[in-house]
Parts: sequence; C-alpha cells; structure tokens
Amino acid sequence: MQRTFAIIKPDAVAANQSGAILAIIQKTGFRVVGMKQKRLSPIEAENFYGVHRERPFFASLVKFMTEGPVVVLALEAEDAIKKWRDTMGATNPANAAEGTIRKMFATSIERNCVHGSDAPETAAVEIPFFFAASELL
Ligand code: 3AN
Repeated sequence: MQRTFAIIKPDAVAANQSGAILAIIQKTGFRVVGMKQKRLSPIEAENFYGVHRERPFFASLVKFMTEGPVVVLALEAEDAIKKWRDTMGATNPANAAEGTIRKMFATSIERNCVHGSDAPETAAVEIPFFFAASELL
C-alpha cells in the first residue's frame, strides 16, 4: 500500500465540484486517510509550491491557490501515486485524456482543479505539510 497527497483546488471547490471529485476518488478505489477543507495562507502556498519559486507563473499560482478554500487529502491505494496522477490527467487539461478529472473539470493549465504528488519523496513531504500523524486514520 502507498499513500499520496491530493488537493481539490479553489476553482473546483468554488464550483461545488468537491463531492463529484471525491466520488471519483472513492469509486477509483482510494481510501481517504485524511481530509480537511481549509484556506491556504500565502506563506503556506509559497512553501508548498517552493520548487516552482523561479517559474514565471509562481506569483499567479500562489494567488490562485489562496483565492478560496481547498480540500486537502491523504489517499491510500496500491500504487497510489501513479494511480492518482492517472486519475487526474495531464497538467494541461487540453492534453488530458477522456474520463480524467482534469478533462472533466479543469479550465486551464493553472486552474486545473486538482493536485497530486509526483513521486514517493514528494508525498512524504506533502502529507505531513498538511496533516499531523493523528489526523491520518
Ligand atoms: P502537476 O500539478 O500536474 O504536478 P506541476 O507540478 O508542473 O504540475 O505544476 C504545479 C501547478 O502549477 C499546476 N497544477 C498548475 O496549477 C501550475 N502550472 C504548471 N505549469 C503552469 C504554466 N505553464 N502556467 C501556469 N500555471 C502552471
């Protein structure tokens, strides 16, 4: 069993798509190990996306990720990291495969409705960034 970290981003929460996205997550066979709705502070968003600090879209990404509440999730499944990235679809919804969450709900490469860890090392940092051990059930 493997764990991954996911975010339902502000665009999807504002559009009341959290329930639909959670339904897909559960139907796809993930166990929800941790879940909460919260609003990221600018500092939290900057630190979370620290690897993108030098990218031209960084300021815009931080503004977007703090514009409203998000749902943060720790998900468990066999091969969870790849499974969740396959379920999300490509970063740019224009390239996302039919049936993926981003194909269904994302509106642009920035406003792409969900996040997922890209490697075990990333998940190992991202899960404790948002969850205390006692919140993972
Ligand atoms: P992914 O979310 O698929 O792992 P990353 O890690 O490359 O993709 O990018 C993190 C986030 O930064 C994306 N989810 C998206 O919101 C934003 N982003 C990535 N590339 C661009 C871009 N070229 N222009 C604007 N925003 C971007």
